[in-house]
Amino acid sequence: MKGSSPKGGSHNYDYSFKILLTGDSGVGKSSLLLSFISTFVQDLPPTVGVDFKVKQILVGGNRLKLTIWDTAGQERFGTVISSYYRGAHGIILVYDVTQRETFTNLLNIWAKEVETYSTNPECIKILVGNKVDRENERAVTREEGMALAQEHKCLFLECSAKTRENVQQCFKDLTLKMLEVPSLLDSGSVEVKRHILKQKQEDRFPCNGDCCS
Ligand SMILES: Nc1nc2c(ncn2[C@@H]2O[C@H](COP(=O)(O)OP(=O)(O)OP(=O)(O)O)[C@@H](O)[C@H]2O)c(=O)[nH]1
Ligand SMILES: [Mg+2]
Repeated sequence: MKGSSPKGGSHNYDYSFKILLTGDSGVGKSSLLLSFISTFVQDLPPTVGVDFKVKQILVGGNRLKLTIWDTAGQERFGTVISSYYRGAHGIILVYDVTQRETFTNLLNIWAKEVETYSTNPECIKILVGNKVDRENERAVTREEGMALAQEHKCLFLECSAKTRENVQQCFKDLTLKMLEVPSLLDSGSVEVKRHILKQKQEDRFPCNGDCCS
C-alpha cells in the first residue's frame, strides 16, 4: 500500500509506527533506546512505569515516525500492560547475552505476555541479544539466539547499546520488515488516519443538504 503514502502531503512523515521494548530488568532496554535516539548513558536507573521517545527516520525511501515505548522490566502494573501493547506494530524482545536467565525468561514470560496483549496479529518481532561488548562474559551463544528467533518467527540481531554496534540496524531491520506488511502499513498510514478523522468529522456534523445545493 505504498501508493497510499501521501508523499509531499502536509505531514512530514509517511507512516507512523508504534514500537515496544520488552524483556527483563537490566537487559538494557532504556540504554538501547537512548543509544538509538542520542547516546549511551552509563548506569541508567531502572525505569519506573512507562516512558516513550519519538524519532523520525528514513527507511527504504519512506519517512517514518517511530514512537518507541519503554517500560520497567521489574514492576509490572496490570492495567498498564494492555495499553502498552495495544496497537503496537513492532516489538523488540531484549535479553542480555551475559545473563542466561534473561534469555530463558523471554520464552517463559515475555513471549507469553506479547501473545496475550498484542492486538496486531501481524506485528513484527525482533529478538535482540544486548551487551555483546562483554564478549568474555557471554552466557548465551549467537546460535542459541538465532534458533530461538527462528522457532518464534522473529528477526534476530546481537548488539551493544554501549558501543552502539548494530543499534541502528536493529530499528532498520524491524521497520523494513514492517513496511512489507500491508495491514501494518494500513494502520500506520497517515492517509488512512486522515480518512478516519474526516469520517469522524462527517459523522459529527452530517450534511443537511443546505451546504451542498
Ligand atoms: N556493557 C554494557 N552495559 C550495558 C549495555 N546496555 C546497558 N548496559 C548497562 O546495563 C544496566 C541496565 O541498563 P538499562 O538500560 O537500565 O536496563 P533496562 O532493561 O531498561 O532495565 P529496567 O528499566 O529495570 O527494565 C545499566 O547499568 C547499563 O549501563 C551494553 O550494551 N553494554
Ligand atoms: Mg529501563
